[in-house]
Amino acid sequence: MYFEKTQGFPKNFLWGSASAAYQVEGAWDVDGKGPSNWDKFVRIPGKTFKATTGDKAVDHYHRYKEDVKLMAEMGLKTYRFSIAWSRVIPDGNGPVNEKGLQFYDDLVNELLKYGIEPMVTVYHWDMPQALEDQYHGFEDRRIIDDFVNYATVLFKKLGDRVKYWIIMNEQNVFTTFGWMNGMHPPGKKNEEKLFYQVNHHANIAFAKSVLALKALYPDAKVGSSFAYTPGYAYDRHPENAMALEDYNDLKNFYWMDIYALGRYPRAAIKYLESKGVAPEFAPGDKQVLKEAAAKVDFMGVNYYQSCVVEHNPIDGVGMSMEMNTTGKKGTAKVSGVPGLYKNPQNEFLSTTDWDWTIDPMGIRICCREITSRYDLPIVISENGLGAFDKLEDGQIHDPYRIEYLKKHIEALKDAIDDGCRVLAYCTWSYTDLLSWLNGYQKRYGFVYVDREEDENSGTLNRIKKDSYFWYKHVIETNGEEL
Ligand code: BGP
Repeated sequence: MYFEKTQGFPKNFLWGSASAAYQVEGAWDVDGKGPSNWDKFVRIPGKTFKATTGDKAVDHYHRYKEDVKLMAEMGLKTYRFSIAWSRVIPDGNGPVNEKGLQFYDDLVNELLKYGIEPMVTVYHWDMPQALEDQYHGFEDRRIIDDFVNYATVLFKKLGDRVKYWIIMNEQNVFTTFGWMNGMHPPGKKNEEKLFYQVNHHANIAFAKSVLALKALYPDAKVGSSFAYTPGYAYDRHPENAMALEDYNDLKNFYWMDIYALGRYPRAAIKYLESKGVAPEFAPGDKQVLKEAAAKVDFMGVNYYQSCVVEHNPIDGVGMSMEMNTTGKKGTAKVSGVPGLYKNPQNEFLSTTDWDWTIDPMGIRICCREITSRYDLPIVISENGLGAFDKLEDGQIHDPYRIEYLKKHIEALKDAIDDGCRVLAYCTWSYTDLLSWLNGYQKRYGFVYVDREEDENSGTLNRIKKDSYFWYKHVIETNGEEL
């Protein structure tokens, strides 16, 4: 749409920034925390860039007050962070570790002290290793009760002060990487049947958590964050248009329909049934999904890039089992599903050093699709640029990051003019942090952290980048001056 005049961002718009426990906290075995699946996975040779771990990460566990103070100085309105399940319940389903829980209680209070709205992610990929050992985590239905029990501990402790809850972070990513391409724990490959069953268990855990939260705090705002990669048909050939339909049903709506409508896309289920890999339902599952969807308040969107969708013949390219984790541009491979679609490069768009397509308009397209299909408010829970930053004379000049964010915020403004109800925009990330597979050299923050891949490197000092001052001004002007 084209509008003569922009209406701008709403008055109470939540300008924010995000992180995840494993990527910032460190203190991996401190104050009673139990090991997580990631604590174990990163120790397997060859799994992460230069064998990096989150053992120390950027030591947010010990420096959270300093980090929150910097947020306050910037004028941040919301901070999205996740909770480490194994810090709160070290065995996954055993007793609560009060010291671990206290850390999050303190963090919430510290944020509120400065008027920063806490936005809590219940699960951002770090599963207690004990549950992997007991029954392989999400592979077993027992995960549902344990997950809801964990979530309820958080709701009870923090729900009087935390209004915004994100239950799952990027379920589509952690399950694809965990059971299809083997790049995340538990490191399994091509386990298609298991992949859909794992997702079903995660969906029921999500739905029951939503219901548990609403029973305790009916006014809480809840949703999940979906890694939304909108697709563009390669060209006007009808086969490519159909490939886009398939892609959307299997890669996007497959999750978003569950969160917002409480059901899977019909064509996706037909296809999975024909292959014998459709998820198995237990009695009551259907109803729980429906009930929860009716109570969901927003769609969380992590937006980084769009993709091209082209028909892929039955003997065509399969899923790529590797990705560019070095920052050497041009090393990513085309991936696809034989018989359905593949995702070639888009020659109209540039890419980051890690070969992620840069497409600001894509964020508007995500918002439009969600608004048309689900008519739900939207929380942009992640958006940002991973780049090599250089410390020069104690400063970091990152005009590329400013440019990236500026363009995406402009597109978001357009989405609001289109009528999309966008509640928040969280950049990824606030401080620099550990990139799961790419080490510490792929930086996203407004605040530089002095450390590199080597665990003993750097002072961990915090240094404001140029983008820090830029975003401060964006917040001050409520997005009027970019
Ligand atoms: C999302 C995750 C984040 C974060 C981000 C950047 O998928 O939710 O945790 O890591 O992507 O990804 P990367 O670190 O791979 O560059």
